[in-house]
Amino acid sequence: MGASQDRARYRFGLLDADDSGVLERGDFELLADRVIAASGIEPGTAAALRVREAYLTYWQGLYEQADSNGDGVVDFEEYSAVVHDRAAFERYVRPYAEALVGAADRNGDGWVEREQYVACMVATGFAVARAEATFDELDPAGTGRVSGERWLESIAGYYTGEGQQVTDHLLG
Ligand SMILES: [Ca+2]
Ligand SMILES: [Ca+2]
Ligand SMILES: [Ca+2]
Repeated sequence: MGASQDRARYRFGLLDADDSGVLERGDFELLADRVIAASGIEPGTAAALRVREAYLTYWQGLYEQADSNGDGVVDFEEYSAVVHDRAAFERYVRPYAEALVGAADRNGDGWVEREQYVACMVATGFAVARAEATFDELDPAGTGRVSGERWLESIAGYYTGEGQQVTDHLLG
């Protein structure tokens, strides 16, 4: 198995929140609820609805692109056959990434503190050590916060495979 296959397998595992072995709508609802809880957002509020909608947009986009046998779920073969390019990212992953960053930046000042960042990354399935390691890469000077913009770019790089350094660290 090559490095890109490993990466796909790892990402698939993060998205398969209920560990059922396939991706389905329920995984994305579960992930949304975890991020809402980790961010301290009150369930049922407009902020919580935005996170849920972003996750369902992600699911809808992925499912429309990847479910080639039409059984309503996305298995690993279908998932790994989908090219993770910029166009797909812009179409359905960016809204999710923006919602995640927005959830972590509760006061809307454009900055996310380390604690909030780690809580949100852990909610999406990352181990604490990995979440902390990626934060340190985004904040090499150790200021204790990252700009939402920078985090968004790193998610884009991770998704499209352009963020080699961070990705290698994640898998290391
Ligand atoms: Ca699942
Ligand atoms: Ca399928
Ligand atoms: Ca903030």
